Amino acid sequence: MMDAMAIVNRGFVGRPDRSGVKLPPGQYRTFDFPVLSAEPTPDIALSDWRLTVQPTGGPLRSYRWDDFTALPHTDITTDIHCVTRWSKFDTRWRGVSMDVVLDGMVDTDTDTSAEQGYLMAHCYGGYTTNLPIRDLLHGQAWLVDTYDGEPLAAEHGGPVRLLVPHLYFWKSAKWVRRLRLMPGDTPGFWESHGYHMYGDPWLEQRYS
Ligand SMILES: Nc1nc2c(c(=O)[nH]1)N[C@H]1C(S)=C(S)[C@@H](COP(=O)(O)O)O[C@H]1N2
Ligand SMILES: [Mo]
Repeated sequence: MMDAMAIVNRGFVGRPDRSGVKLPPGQYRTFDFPVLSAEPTPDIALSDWRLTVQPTGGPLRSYRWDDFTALPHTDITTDIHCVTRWSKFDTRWRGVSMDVVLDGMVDTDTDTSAEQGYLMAHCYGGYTTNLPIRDLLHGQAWLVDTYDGEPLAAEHGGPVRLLVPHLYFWKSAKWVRRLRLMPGDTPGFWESHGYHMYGDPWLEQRYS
């Protein structure tokens, strides 16, 4: 009876009924915090750290560590889902909303479904990943510097990483150095090695 209802609801809304479901298809829950890095952990002194935001036109925005810590921070509690099939529930972070980071650079007033371009995250160490701008706005993505009340550990992307929890965790770039806005979608590191361009864990968009 319950199953039949779920099927009816899925058909009606045209997408999976996720109410009360925390584990996306094909995932298992872990209580560890695995480290997945394609490159060695870079050693970044806070005095040398820079974050540059590069619009398609207009001036660059560049932050030193003190500039970044002075931006408004928010607390985030969220589930994360790695394409290698582990999910971790209720992870606690603190960071700057991408709404703040991109303020004045993109049109935040348009409908969220409107095409607003893409962003390539470039990392210390060379890793890259591509994201649609619309997925970074409206409280869906952050640049985080704190995990579980402590400064973000280097192995997990400290000083600063992206957190885009509604997409597979490879989109949450560690050691972010430069955010480059792009008119079109271009594959980043894993995307050019066969990972999906978008990566919705609920649709199992693992590979393309
Ligand atoms: N710079 C960089 N960011 C990265 C990666 C990487 O190799 N380099 N791996 C990605 C992948 S595949 C995952 S699952 C997560 C892992 O984050 P964690 O090591 O904190 O668990 O970081 C993502 N961000
Ligand atoms: Mo991953």
